Amino acid sequence: MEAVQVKHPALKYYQLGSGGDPTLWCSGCGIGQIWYFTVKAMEELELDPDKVVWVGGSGCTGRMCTYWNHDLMHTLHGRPLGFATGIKLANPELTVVCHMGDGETSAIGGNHLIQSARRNVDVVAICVNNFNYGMTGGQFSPTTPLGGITKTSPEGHRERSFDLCDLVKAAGATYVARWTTTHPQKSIKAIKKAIQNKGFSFVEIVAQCPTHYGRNNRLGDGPAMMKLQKEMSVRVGQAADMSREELKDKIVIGEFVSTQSPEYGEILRSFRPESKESDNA
Ligand SMILES: Cc1ncc(C[n+]2csc(CCOP(=O)(O)OP(=O)(O)O)c2C)c(N)n1
Ligand code: SF4
Ligand SMILES: [Mg+2]
Repeated sequence: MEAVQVKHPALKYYQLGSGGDPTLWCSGCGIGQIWYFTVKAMEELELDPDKVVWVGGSGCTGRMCTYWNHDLMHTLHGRPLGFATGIKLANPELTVVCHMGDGETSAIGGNHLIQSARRNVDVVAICVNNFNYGMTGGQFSPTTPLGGITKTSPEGHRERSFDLCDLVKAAGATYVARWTTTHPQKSIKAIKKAIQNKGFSFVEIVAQCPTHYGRNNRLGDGPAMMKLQKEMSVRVGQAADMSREELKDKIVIGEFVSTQSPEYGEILRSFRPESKESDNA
């Protein structure tokens, strides 16, 4: 029987990136899924790929932009939001999407996150939360759960973890949602809404890192970790009726914020309307 050749629908957006063919990600890793969710969201919105810029920093997640075959900036660890802000201010017509790991988002890049949310700058921040520093060998990050085993917490993590959706909500983000790689349609819809939102949008997607977090905590391979993610997920509406104790090992999923507020670039331009014409001269 003749083999049937099936081309992955995302291949038309793919280029050989830095560090591996087809990608540097381990087998079963969730990052590739989120790469696909992002192109799917753009496709469903019928965006012109030439008007979409992907920005990334360091880490396994930071490499996502390097496989995007249109405009991209592969920047420094923790700094994607600073570059994204500059890109958006220079050309407001562009859609600017940052993919950042949990460590990048909340440790080294934590203040960029807070200030970007406070300014309500019109960029999309997608945080891939795999609960550890994947690329550097599985050290704990600010989102590692209490008790989680990592390379730097071999007896169980002794810090409380950050709820990044709560953080950006408090800081002023105008679109905030959390899903997991086990919720592809919801994740795609959230990314679409984030792109459409005129302001700072934050989508956290919980993802499996079988190589480090999974192995260290004996959670099994990629599919086993996804199954667990699904079992641990609780919708935000349900969570409202649950106690702190009941929510201890749960992942609260859903949309937390969808609102409107003046956007940073618009505010800036409103203060210097006379410069608009000379800027374009
Ligand atoms: C300024 C700077 N400090 C430290 C590093 C080393 N480093 C590279 S990736 C990384 C952590 C990545 O973790 P995360 O952001 O969660 O991404 P993941 O690999 O889990 O996707 C660190 C500490 C670096 N590249 N640059
Ligand atoms: S180390 Fe973890 S996060 Fe990095 S590619 Fe492998 S599975 Fe994915
Ligand atoms: Mg990580």
